[in-house]
Amino acid sequence: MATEQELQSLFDKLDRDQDGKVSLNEIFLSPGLSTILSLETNTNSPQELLSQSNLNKNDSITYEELKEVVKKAGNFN
Ligand SMILES: [Ca+2]
Repeated sequence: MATEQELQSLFDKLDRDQDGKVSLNEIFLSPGLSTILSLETNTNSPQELLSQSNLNKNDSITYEELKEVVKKAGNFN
């Protein structure tokens, strides 16, 4: 389970270059955070997360997209 604040904080830590998007590469750079991300989104891999959330068909995810996946997984508090 994650609150809005926790999710935002997780996203900001993952977004190393602070461009407002978390890329596949940024997820791979943070294995610990990646594990939390998998739990919150009920996905088995960053690739699966991207395929579930990828509204723009690119290799990165915005905060709003991430939030939708967490909500769908029933983990948004
Ligand atoms: Ca980024």
